[in-house]
Amino acid sequence: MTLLLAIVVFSCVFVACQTAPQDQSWTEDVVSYSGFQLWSATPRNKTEREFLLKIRQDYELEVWRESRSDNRPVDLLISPDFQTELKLRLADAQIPYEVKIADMQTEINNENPNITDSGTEFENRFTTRFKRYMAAFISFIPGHKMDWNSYHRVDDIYGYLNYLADTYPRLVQLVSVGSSYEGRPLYVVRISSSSSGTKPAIWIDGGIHAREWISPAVATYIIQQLVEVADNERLLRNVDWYIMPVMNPDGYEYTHVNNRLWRKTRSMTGSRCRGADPNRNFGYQWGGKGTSRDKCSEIYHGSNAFSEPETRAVSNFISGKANQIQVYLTLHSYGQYLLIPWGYAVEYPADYNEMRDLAKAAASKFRRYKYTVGNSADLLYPAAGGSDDWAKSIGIKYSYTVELADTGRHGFILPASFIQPVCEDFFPALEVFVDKVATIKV
Ligand code: 0X9
Ligand code: ZN
Repeated sequence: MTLLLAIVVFSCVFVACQTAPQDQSWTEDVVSYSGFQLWSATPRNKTEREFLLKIRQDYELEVWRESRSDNRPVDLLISPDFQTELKLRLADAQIPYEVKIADMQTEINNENPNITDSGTEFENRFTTRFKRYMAAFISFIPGHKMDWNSYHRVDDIYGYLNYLADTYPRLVQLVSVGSSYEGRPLYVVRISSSSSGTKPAIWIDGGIHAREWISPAVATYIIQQLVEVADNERLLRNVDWYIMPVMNPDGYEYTHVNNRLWRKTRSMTGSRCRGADPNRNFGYQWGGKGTSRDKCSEIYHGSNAFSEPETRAVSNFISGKANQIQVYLTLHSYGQYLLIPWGYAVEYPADYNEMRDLAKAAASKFRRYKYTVGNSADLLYPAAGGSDDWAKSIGIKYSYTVELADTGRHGFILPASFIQPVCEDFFPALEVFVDKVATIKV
């Protein structure tokens, strides 16, 4: 009888749902990358480097990966409008290049197959409605929709964090450290095996840059391993963890719904362009090299340091725990690098060698992917206002940026089938950081 009543109630809810708009963002513009290509060009000398710089400026090309020296490739996103002309110019200058992605939209459509609908319009509409109907039922049963076979939306990720906090209350605490520009909670998961007292801690964040989907996937995997795998209990014995899987949830959602290649936050800037680069918005050497005051730039530093609610909330939270947090890891993609401050210029902290030794020990744990360790500005490019530099500047000794896989074959559009291999490869390296901080008294 109760079951019958439940079915009747849910059927009514289901019918009512069909008349209300389900997702307002559907009505916003969706950006297509049909015909866009990813080219990788390798300059061999100064003349070729300067030539590439010139065409980047002439065509306002978006750079996915910088080349810092001869024989290192630069990855460029090329709109279909310029491809014929650019082919001729590169051939004239005899610069070797390779087309890494022949059609960006196809690559995007194939990236996340479990989530992208692939049936006819009728089938898709039917399955979407069916899924919604089922979801209404399932939401009453404790559980979650998270896995590491596909990239998930913020709702799934937050659903999982809430599930963990409810299921393992002695281990997991979910802290909302603020709200994003569009009002989403900014969640940090605290994982600690002791209810009283504090141990030295490791901070990990993901999703600063919206389009780097592998980063929240790895951050949630780490949470899952620490909380749900009994064998990893030793990683909690002497260390507390603060993990924020999605630092820029507005941008992340925007990449799922409107523009897969969005990087920044989604704040209004008082111009036609939205958002600031959160990794140029932290308050150390803010506004320096590798940043832009142009609001439409991908590396717009924001109107002032910590102008973005996301960076402000994170910095307030971390500042309050600066004595406890000994390691700061921020997960980005791509390139397979462990980057050491400073990033604002080719400058080295006094304890650089200690930082490098620890990073090298961590890198030696990777089995599948090879990571390069070195100074951030030197290996990539100078870029001020990064979260890693800021964390280092407030006294967090071991502060690193991790550029996860790959090295450029797929770039930001890393197929979902790579999630598990990348996560499994990365996780064992955390042991090195645990061993380092476990002995520190706070
Ligand atoms: O440019 C960035 O913000 C990072 N690379 S990414 O491709 N993920 O955008 C590198 C940041 C390195 N750290 C600093 N420059 N502080
Ligand atoms: Zn990034």
